[in-house]
Amino acid sequence: MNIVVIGPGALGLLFAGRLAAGGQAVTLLDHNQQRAASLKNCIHLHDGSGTSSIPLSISADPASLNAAKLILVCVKSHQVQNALATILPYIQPTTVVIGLQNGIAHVPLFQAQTGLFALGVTAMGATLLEPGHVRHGGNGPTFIGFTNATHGHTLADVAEIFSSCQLPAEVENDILSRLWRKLLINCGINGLSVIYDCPNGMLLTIPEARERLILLVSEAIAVAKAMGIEVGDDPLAQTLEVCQATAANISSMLQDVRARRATEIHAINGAVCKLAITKNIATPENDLLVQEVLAVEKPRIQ
Ligand code: KPL
Repeated sequence: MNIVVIGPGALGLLFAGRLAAGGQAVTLLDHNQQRAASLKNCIHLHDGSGTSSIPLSISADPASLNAAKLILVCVKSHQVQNALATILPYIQPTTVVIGLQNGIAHVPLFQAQTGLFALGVTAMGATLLEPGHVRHGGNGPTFIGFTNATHGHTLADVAEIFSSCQLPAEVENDILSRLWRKLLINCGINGLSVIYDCPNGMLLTIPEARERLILLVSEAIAVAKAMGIEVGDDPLAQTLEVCQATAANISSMLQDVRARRATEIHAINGAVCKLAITKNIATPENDLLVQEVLAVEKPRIQ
């Protein structure tokens, strides 16, 4: 299948690399012409078994979108609007576009589109080491689902392609529920890991951090419930479990801060606070965390 992956960050590299290594015709689209040229049509996947260098097309020319049957939007949440503006002139009515972002701020942007726009949630672990180099951490499932009615189109073939390329994937009918379940976990862990400047697991051992984590997730659960989102049996227990299971991880938000990149705090806790206002729900712990993370992030951004 002709696939264009937009964004050479950790997730973009991992998906582009795995799909290309699995025999798909992949183009990695980077808005930065200089960086695209410097990558010399090759990306490098590092994992427990070593490094594989994978040849594929890397371009800064949006005309490569012309032939795409599938477009994976792997940019950060705050870059989605620009990415969609780039895509729209090129896509055909049968082109499937899937957004793979953390948080929920991008959801309305996808829902506003007519056509085959879908969202994904992935548990694949990926860390950007340097341009073109990604370290693959844990393997986890990717769920994909359309955001609007699709008149009989299905994502089953996309899930099959992903799975055949070592990207285990399933079609999810309630993708919003999946997004929120991940959001609740990120709400509890990511911002706090920045404030305490620590790996995920340490948040459980610092009494104040653990207490704050519980408050953050509880507030976000109240908002999810008010929005009619299905959040599963015990999302708070799940967050604590993930925190333990990823104890040695440096969260993606702390990685962003350390690399002097903008964080996704607006897409995660910030988005919960915004929705809370529409439902008259107080979210003081999330409000505070947004301000704290911005105070750390702002002076460091390049
Ligand atoms: O998804 C994550 C992230 O860092 O963004 C968690 C689950 C917190 C793992 O680090």
